[in-house]
Amino acid sequence: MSNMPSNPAAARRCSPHGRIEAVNAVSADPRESNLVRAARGQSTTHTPVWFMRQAGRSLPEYKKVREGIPMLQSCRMPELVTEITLQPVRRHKVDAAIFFSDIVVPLAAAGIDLDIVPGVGPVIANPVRTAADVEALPELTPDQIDDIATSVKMLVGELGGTPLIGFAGAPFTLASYLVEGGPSRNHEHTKAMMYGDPGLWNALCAKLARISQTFLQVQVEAGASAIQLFDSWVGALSLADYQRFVAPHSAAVLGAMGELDVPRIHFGVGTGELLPAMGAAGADVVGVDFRIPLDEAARRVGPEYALQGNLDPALLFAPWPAIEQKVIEILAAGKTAKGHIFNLGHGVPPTTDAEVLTRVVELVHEHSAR
Ligand code: 1CP
Repeated sequence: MSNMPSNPAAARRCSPHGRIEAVNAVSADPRESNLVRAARGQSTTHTPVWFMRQAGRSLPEYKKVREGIPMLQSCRMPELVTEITLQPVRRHKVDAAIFFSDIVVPLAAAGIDLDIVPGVGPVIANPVRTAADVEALPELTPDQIDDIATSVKMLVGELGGTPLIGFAGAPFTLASYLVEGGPSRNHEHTKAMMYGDPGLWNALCAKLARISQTFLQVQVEAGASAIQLFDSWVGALSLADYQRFVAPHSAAVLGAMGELDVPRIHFGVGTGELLPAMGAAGADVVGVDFRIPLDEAARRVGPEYALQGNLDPALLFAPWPAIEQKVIEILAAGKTAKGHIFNLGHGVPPTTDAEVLTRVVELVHEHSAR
């Protein structure tokens, strides 16, 4: 399961990417962009918008450049990563780029034997279940991800005033993949370890927190202007379990990022009951899925936090007037928060019509222009 970047043909296939004209940038400095300002609760010229999983899957130009290149390998090829990350910025005129990678890339880079299987997701060769398994997990050192720093630097050079969001998986979501061995609906083995051997669980999460921290730090030091910590599956936990078993580990990662002075977005799915705790773990922005309205989310997290969200991705398949009405409702509800970054409630579905996304960006920009 090698993931070494070595495909010159693919690198040549990437068109020379012209510098992104900062259509939506208010400043040549990404730290003064609408996205970063909204994250900090400062005034903006319009509500910034980007989409989780905007790079990839739904774009024909993505499928073309990825052809024949395995996912993990593609994430380690700076020319290709740069091209794929820029594609949705060029096409949709979103207010931020999200770094093209995957939450398991740092695990693979550290030496854990895994693959991303098309149509399945991450699959771990040897699931982590015992003390010996946790003990054997490697650490990640920055020199193992030199290519990630190279990709980020190339991107920042191309993006001008448009900010790049770096990201990593949060300890719980990474642990779930490692312990289950792959995607899981109910996280049975993960919860069995959590309850059966809290000491082992904490040792595992502490190691994963260090890996995520290194992955994020490399991206920020190379020029990313904001970070998002994806705890995609943490909605599977009760609030009490979240606070006891997960929050301290996510807080370790977010706390370290706070020292780098970039806004921190903290996101999970099905987290209505967890939102205040996810904010308190050290976020500036709390990501909200589509299950509760943003005004209710703002009430739950309080005035200290900006919000990100929260159009139901399935609505992208509805007739335009229904989408339009919902976008306008979300913009109104978002005004009750300290700041608002428009996004979907989860990732762009692979079969989405890309033109609908472009229209959503235009609508958000026009309707929120101040
Ligand atoms: O071969 C392929 O094309 C694989 C499809 C694919 C892609 C394009 C995977 C496998 N990952 C990605 C890229 C990716 N992963 C990005 C790209 C940047 C962007 O947002 O545009 C990002 C941010 C991720 C992060 C990621 N990977 C998350 C967190 C975000 C989320 O959606 O909740 C998670 C949970 C993963 C795991 C993963 N990787 C890939 C899949 C199919 C999955 C989910 C599997 C599952 O259901 O558990």
